[in-house]
Amino acid sequence: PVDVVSLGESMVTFLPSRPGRLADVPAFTRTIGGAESNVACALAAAGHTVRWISRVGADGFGDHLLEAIGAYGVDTSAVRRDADGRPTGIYFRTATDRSTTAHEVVYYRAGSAASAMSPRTMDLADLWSGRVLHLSGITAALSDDCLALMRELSERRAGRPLLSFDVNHRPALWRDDSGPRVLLDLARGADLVFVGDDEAAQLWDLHSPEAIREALPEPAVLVVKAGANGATAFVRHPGTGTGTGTGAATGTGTGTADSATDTVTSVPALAVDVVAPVGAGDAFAAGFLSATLRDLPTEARLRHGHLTAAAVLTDAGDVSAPPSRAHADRLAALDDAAWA
Ligand code: KDG
Repeated sequence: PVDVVSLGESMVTFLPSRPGRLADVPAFTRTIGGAESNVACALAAAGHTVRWISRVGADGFGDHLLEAIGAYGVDTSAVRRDADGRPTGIYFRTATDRSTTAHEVVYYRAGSAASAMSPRTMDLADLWSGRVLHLSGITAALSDDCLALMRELSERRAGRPLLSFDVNHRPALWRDDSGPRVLLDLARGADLVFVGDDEAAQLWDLHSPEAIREALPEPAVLVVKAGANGATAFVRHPGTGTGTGTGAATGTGTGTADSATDTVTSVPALAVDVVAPVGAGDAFAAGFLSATLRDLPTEARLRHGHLTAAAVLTDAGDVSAPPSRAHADRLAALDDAAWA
């Protein structure tokens, strides 16, 4: 099997040539976005075998996505082209005068080729073909068909790949108020879950990592991200609780404390000058997954998450090549003082 299969919609992304409202920006630069392909690109750049699965239009933007994502070394051979005229999704970003961190995101993706992903239009054997299957909550919001596919993939069944799920709440995409319940259900079906503390507050009114863990005891590994303040991983002790095993290593080092069934490890984020935050969560997931695939301890998994995120935070695009594996290993191995 490949190391990771990731499923989700990607879009051609347009970055503004200058700050301003969408109505006032005269030109945009083309790049690529899509949470799950961002994860795939960063993992491939870190030396893993990765297959990205999706649907794109039979149009030039679809050609561009396949080419650009393929250029990162991601296998795109299982991506389907829509034969019924559904287009590839696109989206535009804007920036404010003072900072590109405050921005607007405008999607043109309703009725896109990817919104027709469903248990019927996708090959489940392809989706099960990795050691890890990475999904995100964005897909659940795209259409009823996409939600049906997500539910199918999140069912606990013997022999499935390790299921990694990034909650990725995108309020603009939900057509009704089902988001909080659907996303909690999907997270409960996964083995490894990433969630931002801001997302958990907005979705579920949960205000601490411990409260989030209490509401989400099923995944063997739960990572709560607190942006610039760092991230906390709850790793269930082998042999306790429900769900499939994940081969999770026990965390050691600073910030580690035992609770009844979990080892809890916190690692501060790197202090960087943020150019644009979009894609940082995907990069974090990629770094954490890469270190998980390499069986590194929990603290190193979190550090690799932060390092990969830092590479995207300091770049205007949604995805950027992470430091090489050897380089990231050297940075992750710096002593606690460098990470505090
Ligand atoms: O996480 C970054 C993504 O949000 C971005 O690349 C675009 O996939 C995207 C989305 O749906 O917002």
